[in-house]
Amino acid sequence: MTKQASQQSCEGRVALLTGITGQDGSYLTEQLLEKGYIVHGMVRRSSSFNRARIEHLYLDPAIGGERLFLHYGDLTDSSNLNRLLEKVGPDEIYNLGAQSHVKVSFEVPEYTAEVDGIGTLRFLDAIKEVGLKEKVRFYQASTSELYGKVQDVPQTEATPFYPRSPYGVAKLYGFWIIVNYREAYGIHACNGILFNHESPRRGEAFVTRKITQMVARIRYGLAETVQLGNLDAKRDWGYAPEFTEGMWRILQQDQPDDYVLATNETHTVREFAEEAFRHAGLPLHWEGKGADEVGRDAEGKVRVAIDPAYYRPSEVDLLIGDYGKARKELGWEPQTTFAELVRIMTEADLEQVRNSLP
Ligand code: NAP
Ligand code: G4F
Repeated sequence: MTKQASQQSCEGRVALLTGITGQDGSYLTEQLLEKGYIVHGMVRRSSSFNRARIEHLYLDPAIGGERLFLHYGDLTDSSNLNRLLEKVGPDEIYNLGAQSHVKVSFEVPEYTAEVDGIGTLRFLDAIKEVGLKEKVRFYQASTSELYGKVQDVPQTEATPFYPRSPYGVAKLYGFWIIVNYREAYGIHACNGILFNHESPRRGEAFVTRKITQMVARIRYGLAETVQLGNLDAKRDWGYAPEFTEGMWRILQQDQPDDYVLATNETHTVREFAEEAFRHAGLPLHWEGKGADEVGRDAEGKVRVAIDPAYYRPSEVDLLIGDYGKARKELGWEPQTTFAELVRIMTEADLEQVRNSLP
């Protein structure tokens, strides 16, 4: 589909997003506005400002209050979801809102289930209750964490699930309730099974961004060492804006279906750290094993150390996705290589730290 064609066909369509303040929500909002959509986003009340990723859009007088509208809400509040649907009457819904941190889900398992699992059911049922089931298309942010203790390498849409965290189990409920409401009530509901995707807007507690932020601080003498957990975990890391474009493509299909979006490449956390430090001019060499392993720079200074507090009670050791179905049916293909992704993120953090220096 050409960009012009997609812009024409989408002019004036209405999208409703949960998770609009997150990494994916911010990129998807930019892309939908670019395609001519009117975008409504759910935001949570917070005692501190949490809209930095979409501020540039909202403060643009041609966009904020004209084509982009924000509404208070929460995936734990059914009456709010009903009201929002009645008020907005969306053509497309992107359910990106979630307690999205895997390690944190071990600390707040019940809340994670409420938001990531039951929250999806609340939304689908609200669509049915307010009479939007014929009209609306629904995208669910499913995840490669569903594969957990992987049963196949690489993972496809046909690979059995084996989640390894309260987050993964909550998202498993979300996945299947989408399939159930599609089959039972004919709702045009789709799962995007997305493998890890990163960017300079990635939350600072996820390992990639934690590394690139700390590399920048170390490079400018503001920190000494980054403390990490499991360096051996392998992830299929892609570039977030390409994945949000894939979400939109999933909802443009005539028949609702579920799709894997991935890069079909996998790298360890150790490799990510190596590449980021190398890019900042601090190549590492490794010494020791397990919790005693360290990464030293050329001068012998310890730049990476292990803190077992970051280990997870149960780990997902290896993720690598086969996006063949998305390539064939959506014409979707990732463009950004692993090295390019690490470069983009490291450069962005180096620049941020440089600009903050006196
Ligand atoms: P993120 O940056 O952590 O953003 C999560 C968003 O959800 C934020 O806007 C957050 O609002 C909102 N949220 C949290 N709890 C909520 C609640 N109770 N009610 C309503 N909204 C709530 O996540 P992301 O990386 O953009 O990921 C987007 C979605 O894709 C998530 O569902 C995630 O689980 C899923 N996913 C992500 C990846 C990935 O690699 N990024 C891969 C597969 C699936 P606040 O800003 O107020 O906290
Ligand atoms: O960056 P992470 O926290 O991401 P994780 O657990 O893969 O989850 C992300 O991707 C999922 C898709 O597969 C999403 F569904 C989910 O919402 C989220 O976006 O951790 C990646 C790996 C893990 O194996 C972890 O044990 O990095 C390892 N790790 C090592 N040291 C660390 C650290 N993770 C974090 N967060 N912090 C560390 O210091």
